[in-house]
Amino acid sequence: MSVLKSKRNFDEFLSKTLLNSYFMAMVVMEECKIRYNHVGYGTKLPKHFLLTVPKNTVDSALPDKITGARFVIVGESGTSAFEGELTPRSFCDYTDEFVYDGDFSALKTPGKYKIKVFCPCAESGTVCVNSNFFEISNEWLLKQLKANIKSFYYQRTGVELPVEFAGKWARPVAHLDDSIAFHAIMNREGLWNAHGGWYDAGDYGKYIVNGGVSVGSLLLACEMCAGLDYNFKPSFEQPVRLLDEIRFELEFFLRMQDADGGVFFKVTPGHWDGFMMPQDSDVMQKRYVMGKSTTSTLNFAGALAQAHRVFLKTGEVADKEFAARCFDASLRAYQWALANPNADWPHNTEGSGGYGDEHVADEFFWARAMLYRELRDGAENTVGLNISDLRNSLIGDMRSNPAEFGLSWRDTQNFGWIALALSCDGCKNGEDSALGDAARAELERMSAEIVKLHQADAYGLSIRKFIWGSNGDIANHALTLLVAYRWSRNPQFLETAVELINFIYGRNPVDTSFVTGSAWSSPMHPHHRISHSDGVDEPIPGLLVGGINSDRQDMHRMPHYLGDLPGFSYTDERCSFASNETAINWNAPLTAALALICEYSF
Ligand code: 9MR
Repeated sequence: MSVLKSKRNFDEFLSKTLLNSYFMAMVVMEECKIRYNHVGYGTKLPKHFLLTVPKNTVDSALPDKITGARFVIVGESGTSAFEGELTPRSFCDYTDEFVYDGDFSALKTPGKYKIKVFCPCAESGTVCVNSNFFEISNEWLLKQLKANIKSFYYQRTGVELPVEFAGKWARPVAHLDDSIAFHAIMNREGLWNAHGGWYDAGDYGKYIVNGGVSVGSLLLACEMCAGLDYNFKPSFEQPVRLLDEIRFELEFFLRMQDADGGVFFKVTPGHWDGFMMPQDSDVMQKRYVMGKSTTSTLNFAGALAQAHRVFLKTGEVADKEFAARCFDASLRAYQWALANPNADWPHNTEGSGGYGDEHVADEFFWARAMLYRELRDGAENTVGLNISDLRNSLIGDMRSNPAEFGLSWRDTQNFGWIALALSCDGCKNGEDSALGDAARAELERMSAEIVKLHQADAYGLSIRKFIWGSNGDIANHALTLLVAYRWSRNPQFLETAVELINFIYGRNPVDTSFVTGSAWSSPMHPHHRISHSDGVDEPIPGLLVGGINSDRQDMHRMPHYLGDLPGFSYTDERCSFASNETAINWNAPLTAALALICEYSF
């Protein structure tokens, strides 16, 4: 009897201990996270996921044990398709985590998969952490590319979006802007037709400087992607071609040019709109044309000169005529900027954003480089611009505007470098080849820097601070790499760009695929007036939110950021305009990067 009793005690003791260590292991493992692209990995592209272990884990020996831990990639049937071992990557100081790398690049069979990591934990042997299903395919890239292009359609202003094209996000015409006054600060009589164009972001403003960098990035995709022919209509289920979508914005640009060649800065509501639909905003308040700056005028000149190149290339008569209109407008804008090199932007943030920029040298470089290559290739010089003066100024621009990691509405010099680098192919004389070679070398130097930064970072990022719109920065770094890959064919450039895109689609500290509608983890409450007020549960799809932003400029709105550390500075809440707003200048480089990845890897 006593033997039995003591045996029962022993069994109880044993099962309690095992249970404890099992729970202990579960707790520890719950702290480990798999970070991966929630949507998918390209068939032929590199495939990496991360396993993160918090520094203050309950089992302090865990980080050492993880190196060499086994992982498997399992298909839908549950069978293992690939096995590998984790390798240490580095410590991440913006999340306080140890980060490990799982490489399954060798798995190239299209399908749906999950990642399972077996970790040697506590006393219970192995416990695993699972991912959700993701794809290995090329289709996901195309699908996301389409969604991104379509997101610009949803940002259209002043036109009806019919059910036929917009589905449940259809909406009536509003914000016509075809007969609006100048804002009081302009002290100008009369009404102006500023119809059309895209809303900039989650607000209802329309801005030239941000529209111009967005158009410039999309035009780059058109210019560089021979494989993705312009006629997206049948295959992309779009109401229009990508070029038609770009043209929608450019028609608005053309309307924003004053008779003297200068270009107005923005269309702004009198006050910030509440979270209401455009048709309700129309009832509530008036909209105005505001400002005319050197930056907006040069930005316009750069974008429209590039439009000339792209629209000419389609060979269609209507496009050729449009190209000529764009180029003439670009030349006239450039001349206005030469005569007005210090025209200030309107310092107004009552109703719309500032986009203030004191440095115009980079905008001059952009405009000059785009104009130069068109004139050199025979575009009509309607204003009699002196081409050798233009060329000499360009050489000065190259000296004083080194390339940046990526483009932004503030720093636009990479458009200049890219124009020269891409024009190399068509160079007819040695002098121009020298300009082109120098531009290629500069963009390769910058790309090599991006690769170095990427390699040194636990999450594989090349940015060193999470600022407002960090996802836009990340996409722009990827775009620089993908442009330089075109002629260099340096595999590191393509691989690094793919890694940066993986971050955007989920391989990040906040476990979020930052494009609306892309995955189970996508934002549901973006700071986007239409998505909030259209009565549809899902936000408009294909919109990239700003993402992690350690500056947290919206703390007065009481957002619930996911953690105190910089890397957790994101929340999927409408009030968080600093981390969860969408904007065309973040979507555009992502669109261009996806288009180029498709171009290079299919
Ligand atoms: O993207 C802009 C970011 O770089 C600035 O720091 C921020 C504050 O000036 O403004 C961002 O742009 C916003 C613009 O001013 C108004 N429309 C929404 C834009 C995205 O948040």
